[in-house]
Amino acid sequence: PSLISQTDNVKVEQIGRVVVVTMVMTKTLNALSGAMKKDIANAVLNADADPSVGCIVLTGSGKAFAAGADIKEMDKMTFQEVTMGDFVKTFEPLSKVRIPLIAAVNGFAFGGGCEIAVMCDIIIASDKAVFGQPEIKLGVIPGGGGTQRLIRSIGKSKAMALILSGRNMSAEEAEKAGLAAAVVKHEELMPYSMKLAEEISNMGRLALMAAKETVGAAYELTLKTGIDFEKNAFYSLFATEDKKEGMDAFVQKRKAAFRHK
Ligand code: CO8
Repeated sequence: PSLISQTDNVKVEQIGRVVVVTMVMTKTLNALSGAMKKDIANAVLNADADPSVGCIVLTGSGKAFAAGADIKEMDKMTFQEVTMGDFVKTFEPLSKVRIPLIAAVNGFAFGGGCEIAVMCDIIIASDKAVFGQPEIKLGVIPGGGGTQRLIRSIGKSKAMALILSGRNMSAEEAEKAGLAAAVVKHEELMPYSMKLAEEISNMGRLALMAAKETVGAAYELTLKTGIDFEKNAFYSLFATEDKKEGMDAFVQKRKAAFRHK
């Protein structure tokens, strides 16, 4: 792996066409402080803008993926400050990334930590992962999309049970509910996630972006508009060099070598 950058909060490495963003502030369980959010945003936006990158893996360290927004910071904040400063805006870059994002959830994913995992395209959970939206216990509600994205992922009843009680969900439950694509033994989390990321990153970048955008559009659109959106995206990929390479390779019985154009 080649080290791209490192701060107190986040380590960024590149392996082949995969960028791994590791939250490393173990002593606060990767609480999402202002500095942590800025470092995550910079890491993912830089990777997204780099044509040598085809997939991003976001993970944590120690016991936590991320234990939520920094409660010690929020404790002092007033209505005016969160509203005027648009507190949750700093999390938005994650939902704007155009290449695939995998959350490799190694431990606690609570509150904003669960929400950033849900903003990713695929969640792979360690058998030690625990998910939850405990905001109700702090006298508030989820603010990073928890009340909206979670119901689309696990349905209203399960989302309500988490959000109204603040109780946790194990990795096994998360996989059963469709929140996680897979649950693997803790020591297999990174090898499994990296293998998936590597496979994804070697596909044509334009096709990956189109696939991600089109699947994402299903959240917003009616079936008919979504089908039209898909059709147009499908047709537009016929203008790419990678479409020619992918189909030529099949016909010539060889492995495609995408040039990401
Ligand atoms: N904020 C600040 N510090 C934290 C946080 C946090 N969210 N979580 C843990 N820490 C700190 C602890 O204070 C402690 O530090 P110190 O010893 O200096 O006090 C250190 O991390 C270790 O934590 P614990 O000793 O508590 O560790 P345990 O293993 O005993 O417990 C838990 C682990 C169960 C995860 C526990 O720490 C906990 O309950 N944490 C809070 C979880 C929580 O409520 N999260 C939701 C926060 S609200 C939120 O995320 C709102 C999101 C709004 C928008 C987000 C947009 C994406």
